[in-house]
Amino acid sequence: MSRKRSISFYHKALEMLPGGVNSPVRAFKAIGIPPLFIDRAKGSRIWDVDGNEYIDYVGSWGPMILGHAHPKVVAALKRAVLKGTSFGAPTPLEVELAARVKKAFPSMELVRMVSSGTEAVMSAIRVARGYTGRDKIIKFEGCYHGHGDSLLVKAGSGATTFGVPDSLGVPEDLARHTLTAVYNNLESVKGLVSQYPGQIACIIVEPVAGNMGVIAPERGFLEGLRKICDEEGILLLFDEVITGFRVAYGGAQELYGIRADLTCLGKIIGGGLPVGVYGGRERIMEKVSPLGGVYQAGTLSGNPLAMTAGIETLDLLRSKKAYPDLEKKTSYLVENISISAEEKGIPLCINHATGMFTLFFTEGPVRDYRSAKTSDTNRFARFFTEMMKEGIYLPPSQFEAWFVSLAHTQKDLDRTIEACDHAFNAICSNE
Ligand code: KE4
Repeated sequence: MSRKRSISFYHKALEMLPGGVNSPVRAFKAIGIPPLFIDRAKGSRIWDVDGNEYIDYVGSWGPMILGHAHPKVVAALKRAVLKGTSFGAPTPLEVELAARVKKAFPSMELVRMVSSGTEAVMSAIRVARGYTGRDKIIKFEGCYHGHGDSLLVKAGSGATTFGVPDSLGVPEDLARHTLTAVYNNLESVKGLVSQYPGQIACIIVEPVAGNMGVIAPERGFLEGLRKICDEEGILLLFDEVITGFRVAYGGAQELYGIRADLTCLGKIIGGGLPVGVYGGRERIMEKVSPLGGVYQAGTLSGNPLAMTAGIETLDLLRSKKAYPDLEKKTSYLVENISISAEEKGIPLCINHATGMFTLFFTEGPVRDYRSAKTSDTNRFARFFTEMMKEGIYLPPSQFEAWFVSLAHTQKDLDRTIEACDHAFNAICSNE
C-alpha cells in the first residue's frame, strides 16, 4: 500500500496549516504516522489520494449516516447549486429543515440554524445565561462540546487525545464559571449545585457520550439531571450534535424519553455540509435576537445548499426505517469483535449505542472519563495501523466513536470482523 502522495500532500500542508490540518484530530498524532489525504468517497467506501480503498467508520465524524455521496442528496444539491449558493436572506429551505427538526425534537419549539456544532453550543450557552441571568455552567469531564471558550475545560475528543483538556487562551476569569462533574455520577452534580446555589445557568451533557469514546448514560442518570434542573431552576442542555438523528430519529431524547430545555444539533442535519442548530422552549428561545436581548448571527446561517443536503438526509432517514437496520449492524459488529478479542485474551471493553461504538483497550467497564483513560492508547495505535493495512479506516484516536452507516453492507461487516481478527493477532504477536 503506497502512501506517497498522501505524504507529499502532508508535507505541503505542513507549510500552510498548523499541523498540516484544519482540525487537530485529523493529524493522526495519536497514531504517530502521517495522515491520509482523501480523494473521494462513495457509500461505505473512501479512497485516499494514492488510490487505496477503505471501509470507512469515520463517516466525517458522524454526518455520513446514509453513506457517502448518496445519489438523492447529490442530485438535490446539483439542482440547488444552479439556483445560487448563498443569499444572506431567508429562504423556504430553512423553514423546511426547521419543520423537520421540530417534528423530530418536540422540545425544540423554536430553532436557530448556524454553521457548526460549536456555534450551536456557544449560542445555546449564551441563551441559557441570558435567560437565567446566571453565569456558571456544569459540564462533564471528558465530554466535548466544540471549541467555544467556556467548553474547553476538561474537554474530550481531540482535547483528550492530545492531553490538553484545558486549552491555552481561555481566560481564567471565564474558565472559573465552568464547573466539571463526573459522567454517570449524580452526586458529583449535586455537590456542585449545593456549592453554587442559584448561580448555575445550565447543565450541558452529551446524553450518550461520544467524545471519551462511547459511554451510555446509566439508568437514572439523565432522569436525575432532569430532576436537579427542575428543582434548582437550571436549564438542561442536551448536546445532541452526535446523537441527534443517530441513536434514534429523535435522538437521545426519544430514546430515553427525557425532555431537554435546550438542544444542540449538528453533523447529520447538514448531510455533510456545514450546519448546526440550537433550540428549545419558546419562552427561552424568545430571548434570541431579533426577539430578545441575546445576540447571535451568521453570514451563512441557513445556507441553501446545506439546508438542501440536510432535508434530503432527514427525509431518507425517516423513510428508510433506518434505525432497526443501524442497530442490527452495530450489534453484529460489537458481538463478533468482542468474541474475537476474547479468543485472543485481549482486554477489550466495547460500548455502543445505535450506529456508534468504541473499542476501549482496557478491561472495563468504561462508565466515565477516568475509566476511559485506563485504555492502552499505544495498543490502540498499533491496532489502528494494522486495521489501515487491512483496508479499514477508523477514527485515529482511542477517545472517539466508530460510526456505522446505512451503506455498510453485510460483506463490509464481515470483512471488518476478519480485519479485527488479523489486527488482534498482529498486535499480540509483536508485543
Ligand atoms: P463542530 O463544531 O465540530 O461541528 O461540532 C462540535 C461538537 C459539538 N458537540 C459534540 C458532541 C461533538 O462531538 C462535536 C464535534 N465532534 C468532533 C469529533 N468527536 C468533531 C471532529 C473534529 O473535531 O474534527
